[in-house]
Amino acid sequence: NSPRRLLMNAMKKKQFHLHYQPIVDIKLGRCVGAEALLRWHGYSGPLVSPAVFIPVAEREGLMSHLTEYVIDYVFDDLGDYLAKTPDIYISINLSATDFHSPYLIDWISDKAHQFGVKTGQIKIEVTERGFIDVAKTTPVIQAFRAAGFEVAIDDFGTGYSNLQNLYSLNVDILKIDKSFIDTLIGPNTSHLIAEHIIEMAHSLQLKTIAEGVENMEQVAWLLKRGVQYCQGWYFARAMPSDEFEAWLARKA
Ligand code: G
Ligand code: G
Ligand code: NA
Ligand code: MN
Repeated sequence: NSPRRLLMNAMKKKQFHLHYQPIVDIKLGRCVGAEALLRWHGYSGPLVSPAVFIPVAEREGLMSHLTEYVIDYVFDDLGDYLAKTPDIYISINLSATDFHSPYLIDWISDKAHQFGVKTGQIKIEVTERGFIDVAKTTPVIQAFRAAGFEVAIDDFGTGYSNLQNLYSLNVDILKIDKSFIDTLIGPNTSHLIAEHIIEMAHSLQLKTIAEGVENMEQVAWLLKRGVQYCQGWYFARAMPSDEFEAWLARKA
């Protein structure tokens, strides 16, 4: 079975599911939204992690199919809920190749309109892992923003991140990669990179989300440096939409 056939079959059989990991405003102590993360159910081979099968889907030319699948799935799951809960947003990951197809904006806008969801309730994440073609990606990012979707740069600090690229891409949100949060507290503590990233974000007036937050010492450190949003197991793991709605109901 080739990787391509495996992925096509999994889409046809609806074996891909989305789980939602809460994003919390640590200043106000409330959940503001969640990131949609792909999960492959009923399969236990080498391609099980999206970190592995997303690059394969890109290589095999299947990424646009998979992204449409993700968008449809998110709205089927949470479209009605979002329409009646305007202070919650969902963040959707796009891969670098998705940013070469500007029609995706209409696809997502139409979906939002159909469900009565404000465009501000959908955020777009573009990963910084690996290389971002700034010249190609910037116009699509700006088109998303013009349509009312906020755009986040994901995994910031792991790729070719520098102030120049960050300035040119002109996003709304910077997500600080988990690897820099891991080293904030503990024996091999190192704050330097995290501090530098936060400084860059603030100088460009970007909102910041810390990823992979696992304990309250990290929360305290981040709060002190003006990082307002956190995502990580300290708050909640990614969960199916019904569990996410129940989790929100318990918090409210
Ligand atoms: O949660 P997890 O460790 O499985 O996620 C691994 C990586 O896969 C994440 O960094 C995320 O950016 C990527 N990913 C998860 N879901 C999606 C998705 O729906 N689309 C794309 N393009 N990437 C995703
Ligand atoms: O989109 P991104 O590549 O950032 O995906 C985040 C990945 O990190 C996902 O695979 C998710 O399951 C994982 N993750 C999220 N929060 C935590 C956490 O607090 N601790 C650990 N170890 N992993 C996390
Ligand atoms: Na992400
Ligand atoms: Mn990330």
